[in-house]
Amino acid sequence: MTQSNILYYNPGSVFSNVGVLLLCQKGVQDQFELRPIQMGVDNIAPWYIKLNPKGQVPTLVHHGKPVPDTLAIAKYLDDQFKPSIFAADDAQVVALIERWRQVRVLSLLSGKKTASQDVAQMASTLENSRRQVEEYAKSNPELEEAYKVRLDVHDDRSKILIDHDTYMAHKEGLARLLEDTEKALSDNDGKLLPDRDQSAADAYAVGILHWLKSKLDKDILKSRPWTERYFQEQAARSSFINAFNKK
Ligand SMILES: N[C@@H](CCC(=O)N[C@@H](CS)C(=O)NCC(=O)O)C(=O)O
Repeated sequence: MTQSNILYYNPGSVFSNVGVLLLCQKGVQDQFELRPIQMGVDNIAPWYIKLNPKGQVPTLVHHGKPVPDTLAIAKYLDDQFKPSIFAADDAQVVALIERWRQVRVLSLLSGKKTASQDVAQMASTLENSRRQVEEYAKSNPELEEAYKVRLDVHDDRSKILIDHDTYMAHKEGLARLLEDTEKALSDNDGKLLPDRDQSAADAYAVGILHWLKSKLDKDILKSRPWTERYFQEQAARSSFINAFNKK
């Protein structure tokens, strides 16, 4: 393994899981060190903001080159390691990935579930974290633009956690996505997309379903037989087993 080949990630985060799964689907996981970072600390520190201005995980670093964002990682891996298997330039695949990426598990798990829920403590923690980002921006003027990006991400994240309407919108969005997925799998004989056996979209679907089943509701696919079967088939693949036993 080359020292500068790293996947910065957080084992509990859903998109980190997608990142690890992409490496395993590609069969290149042994060429990268999986390096966990401390969320709330490392991800807003200047060294990480330089790699990924959004301050999110995962970020891939290959031969010293940072590639933030899972979709960019899928495209990059297909470009660097042949054969290409992700079809991450196909408009249909990208559209499906964007639908899955709208699932914000943070909102579903820790958002404001009822209009009367007291979120004062959470709001105060978020406010402190925002101040920390502003201080970093002030003391690192060369990263001013990057920290502006982080502040936007921070504010979006805060809304997801403390706004009840946002929670409801995400809950309804997930229900619609699961309904549409069940129908697509039934129409396409068990595949997410017609005419395509596998693509990067599978990493998102199976990574997010795995997270939902293990952290939100183990019975979430109970009345969705096509999706349950699809999940079980994907979970039996060696890439899935490698990705989720390793961490
Ligand atoms: N669009 C990004 C989303 C990444 C993302 O949302 N990461 C979350 C964890 S699942 C994160 O780092 N959140 C921490 C934060 O913003 O403070 C991708 O696909 O890589």
